[in-house]
Amino acid sequence: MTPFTTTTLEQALTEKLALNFSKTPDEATDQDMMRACALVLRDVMAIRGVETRKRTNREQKKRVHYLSMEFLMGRSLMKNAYNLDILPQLKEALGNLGFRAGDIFEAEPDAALGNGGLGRLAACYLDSMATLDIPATGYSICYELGLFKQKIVEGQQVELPDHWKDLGVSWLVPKPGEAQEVRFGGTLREFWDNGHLHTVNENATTVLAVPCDMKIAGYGTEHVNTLRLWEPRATSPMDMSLFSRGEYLKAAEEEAMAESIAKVLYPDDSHMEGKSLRLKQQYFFVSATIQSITTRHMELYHTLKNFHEKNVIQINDTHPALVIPELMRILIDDAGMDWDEAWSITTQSVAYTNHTVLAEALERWPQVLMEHRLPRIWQIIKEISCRWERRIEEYYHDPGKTQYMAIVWGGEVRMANLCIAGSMAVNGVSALHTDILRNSVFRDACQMEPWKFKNVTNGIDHRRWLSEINPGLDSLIRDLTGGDAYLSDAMALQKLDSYADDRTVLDRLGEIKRQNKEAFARHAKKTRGVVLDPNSIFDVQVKRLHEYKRQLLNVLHIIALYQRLQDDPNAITQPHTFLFGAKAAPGYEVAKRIIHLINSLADHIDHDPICKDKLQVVFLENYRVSLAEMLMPASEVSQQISTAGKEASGTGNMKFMMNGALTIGTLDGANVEMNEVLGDENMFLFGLHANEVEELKRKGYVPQRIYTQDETLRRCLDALRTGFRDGVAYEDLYQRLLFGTGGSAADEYLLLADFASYCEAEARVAAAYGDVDRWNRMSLHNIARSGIFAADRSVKEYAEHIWHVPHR
Ligand code: 26Q
Repeated sequence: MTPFTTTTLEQALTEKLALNFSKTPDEATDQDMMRACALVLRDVMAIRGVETRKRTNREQKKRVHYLSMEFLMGRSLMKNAYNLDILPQLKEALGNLGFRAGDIFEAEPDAALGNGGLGRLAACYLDSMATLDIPATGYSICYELGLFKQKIVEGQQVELPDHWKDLGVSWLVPKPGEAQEVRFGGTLREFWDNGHLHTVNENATTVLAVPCDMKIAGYGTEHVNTLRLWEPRATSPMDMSLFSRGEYLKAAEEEAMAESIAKVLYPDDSHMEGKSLRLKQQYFFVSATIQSITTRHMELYHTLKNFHEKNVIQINDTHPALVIPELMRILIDDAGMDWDEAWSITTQSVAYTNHTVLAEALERWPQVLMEHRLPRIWQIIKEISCRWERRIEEYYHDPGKTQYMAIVWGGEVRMANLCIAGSMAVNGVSALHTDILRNSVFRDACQMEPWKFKNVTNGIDHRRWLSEINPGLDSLIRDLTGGDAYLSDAMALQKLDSYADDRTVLDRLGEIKRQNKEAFARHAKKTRGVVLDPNSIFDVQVKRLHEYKRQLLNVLHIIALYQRLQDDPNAITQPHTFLFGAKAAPGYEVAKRIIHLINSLADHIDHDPICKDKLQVVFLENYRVSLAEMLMPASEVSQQISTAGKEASGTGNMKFMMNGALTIGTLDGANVEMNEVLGDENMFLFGLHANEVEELKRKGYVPQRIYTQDETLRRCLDALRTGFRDGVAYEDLYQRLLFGTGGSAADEYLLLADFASYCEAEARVAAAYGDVDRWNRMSLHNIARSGIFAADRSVKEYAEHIWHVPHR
């Protein structure tokens, strides 16, 4: 296919508009044009996708299958144009056809098929896998509704449905010919034949899984991969006249199941809830995926005996853990293997990434649910569990260890233990996180099979999160590092370090930030009517709302600042804007209260003339990928203040760093590795370390003592308790910090313990900001050393140490 020029693009777009919407460019809306663009680029990627698949088959390459309940893709148009290397031509063509490129990009809805970090990580890795020429497919569910849209009404979160498919489907191609049948419930019948025990699942409720494929183009390569989203359909449409009573009910059941299964993404990323529908979602996409992989493998090799040599299945947390028993089922029931051979193949094919150490987030499923919904899978899990327990007993001779490491225990199935038993590799997502897995959460398993436990520190797609969204900075980097080499090799950013004393460079960097702040302020004004002051520090905390992430600590400090200002109107010399963005899981009441609190405080400060041009708090509604893309380039301070030991990695921290924001943070997750490359002098560290957190909890932590001793803190908490201008009191949050509520310990996440240290670090931030040169130099060092946080590096590590596949 000949590469596009501006002219041929114009022709292609005009043609698509005519063919699909019967419109000329003059008649087309921005939405029409957005879809036309998607269709044109889709065609290019489709053709390259065919070539990629043919080559992979011909050369019998090993394939990577990345299974994730979530892919937080955001928008794709600019990304795809960028990777296909036609972004300038597309912009020009749109201009020539009478459109503003920016408006067309903005017309695309975010594909929000994810909650946060884990889902966005999967999206970034898709980009890197394609860029590195790794034959890889992502698999997930084609949810009808993505993550809810957040509205703030009277200071509180209201959730609205996200009908992303209305416009977002443009990238998807349904492949009904590759549909798979997924079976739920029913009963098992066993019989002997030829000396073999066979198991068949009868009277199951069957749902058809139809793939909807999205192509993923790499950067600087013709390689194109696929994201396969499974869509449920009833096997055959209801036909009342043909159905006997029993069949009629079954058909109705199947229709209802097909209707419900992919309705909505679970909007919670921190509390495991054993809901039957969630289990159905998991098995639905896992079973369809494994069937699709084994079917293709059979077509190519006519046996499954070499499955593990040609395939690797990476599972994004335990959510797709059922791949282990499902692959066993296919190898045993369909391919006729014995247990040991099937187990050997399975445990050489699957690799598991852990993303959390929070006990309440570890997946545990009620045994009865498995038994009823997935009888054959349950049988296999029981057998895996028995054999695993026997191994542990032989190794440890310690019933306590057996109980701790067991897969089925106390009427529950513990998915992390299933994954450890059934995988060839278990990895954490930052050095500290992996340390905690090895030495605490999975210590016993790690002692038994130490080779399984690996670290792969997370990374982000630096082409999207720097080059694409921050053109000003991109152009400075090109000027200083000699072109666009950094796009394929993020470590080239290091060259920026040598300009640390170059005033022109530092000034230019400051000017770029200034421009980005102004652009963001214009956007905020236009879309929300919020007036931001570009002369103030843009100090940002954006991430899911969770107590361990400690948005409330940020709030306490702002209250302290405000009270200082009350005492002395000249206390603040440097104007400061605190920006928050966060969605709370709909059922997480405390998180919702914290959102309300941020809005109450923002309103109060807004109405106090003392704060004018000094202090502002803004809650940004509906934080999502596309908002992050506007915000990162404009941010100056990055709040990464989780209780040490709780944030597995964090990836927002990396996005800020790459865009030159300075981090105020604890030594948690990937902040530790940021600190290693930056040194203490280029970030603002504070707070207890992970081991100190543990120790304090062991010794007995009494937050009331700190409350009594620290007057500043006491005043803040007392203010919180009675509330602000809107008359809403936050007694509940006050109680939770000082005494604990709802069965949780007082100040579970040690806000009070870290408060003084945090305030002192905030003071260092304000002081550093006053020295413009110093600030810009620190910012430059942050950008220069962010190269290790490129997803390309992470994916290469997976390829070399876990997947054993070659890469570019
Ligand atoms: C589980 C069971 C039932 C319902 C929902 C869930 C569920 C869904 C999503 C549990 C967890 C998640 C998402 C977790 C997540 O995003 N973790 C983050 O992963 C990032 C990528 O590794 C890390 O950087 C973050 O530190 C981690 O919090």
